[in-house]
Amino acid sequence: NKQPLKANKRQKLISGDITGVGELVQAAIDEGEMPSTILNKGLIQGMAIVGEKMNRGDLFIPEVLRCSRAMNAGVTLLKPLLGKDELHTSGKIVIGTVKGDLHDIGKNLVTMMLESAGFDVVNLGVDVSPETFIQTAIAESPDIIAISALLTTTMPMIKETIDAFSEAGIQDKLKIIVGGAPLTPEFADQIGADGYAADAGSAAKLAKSLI
Ligand code: B1M
Repeated sequence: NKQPLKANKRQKLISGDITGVGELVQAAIDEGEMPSTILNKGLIQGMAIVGEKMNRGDLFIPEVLRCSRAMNAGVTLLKPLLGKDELHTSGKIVIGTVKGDLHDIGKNLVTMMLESAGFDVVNLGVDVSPETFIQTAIAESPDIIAISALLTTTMPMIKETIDAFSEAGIQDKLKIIVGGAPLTPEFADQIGADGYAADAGSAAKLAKSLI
C-alpha cells in the first residue's frame, strides 16, 4: 500500500523534516516505487502545498527554507535514479535563475534532467545578472542558455537578459530557452525566447529538439 507513504512524505516535506523526508524517499525507492513518481507525487506536490500555505500566511520564510532543504535531501537521493537516458546528446547548456530571484529548486531539477539527457551543463546558480550570462556564454560557447524565474517581479529580467544577448550580438549563435512557474509560452514568445518548457522533463525534450 504505497498511498500512505506518498502522503506521509508530503507531510514530512511540509513540516520541513529533513531526515524524515530522506528516510521516506529511501523507503519508497527500496519498495520499488518509480523515482519519477516519488518526485512528482511526493516531493513536488508537497512543495505546492508549502506554496499555498506560504500564500495564506501559515508558513513563513525560515520554515519554507527548511522545506526546501527537506526537498533537496529527497532530490539528492533520487538524482542517480532519475531518467538516465541511454542516448548521449552532445551539447552544452548554461543555466541560471535571473538577477533578483533566489529560487533554485526547479532550476536544479531542470539541470538534473538535462544532465540525464547527456548535456554538459554549467549551472550559474541564482541571482545571475545579464552580464554574467553573457560572459559565461562567451567563455563556454554553449549551444543553449536556459533561464529560470519564479517571481512575477523577476520575469521582466528574463527579457532584459535576452535583450542583452541581442545587444552583445551573440543571440544568433545560440538558443535561449526559458521556464519557471509564472511564465507562459506566450510570454516566452513575446520576449524573443527560442523556447519555453513547463517542467524539467519538457526542458530536456525541448533542449534536445533544438540541438
Ligand atoms: Co518563494 N515564492 N519567495 N521562496 N516560493 C513562490 C515562487 C510564490 C509563488 C509563493 C506564494 O506566494 N504562493 C511567491 C511568488 C509570487 C509571485 O511572484 N506571483 C513567492 C514569493 C512571493 C517569495 C518572496 C518574495 C517572499 C518574501 O520574501 N516575502 C521571496 C523572494 C526571494 C527572491 O527570490 N528574491 C521568496 C523566497 C523563497 C525562499 C527563499 C524561502 C524559498 C526558495 C528556496 C530555494 O529555491 N532554494 C521559496 C520557495 C521554496 C517558494 C515555493 C514555496 C516553492 C518553489 C519551488 O521550489 N517549487 C513557491 C510556491 C510554489 O511554487 N508553489 C514560492 C518546486 C519546484 C520543483 O517547482 O520552481 O516551479 P518550480 O520549477 C518547475 C517549473 O517551474 C519548471 O521546471 C521545474 C521542475 O518541474 N522550471 C523551468 C523552473 N525553472 C525552469 C527553467 C527552464 C525550464 C523549466 O528553463 C528552460
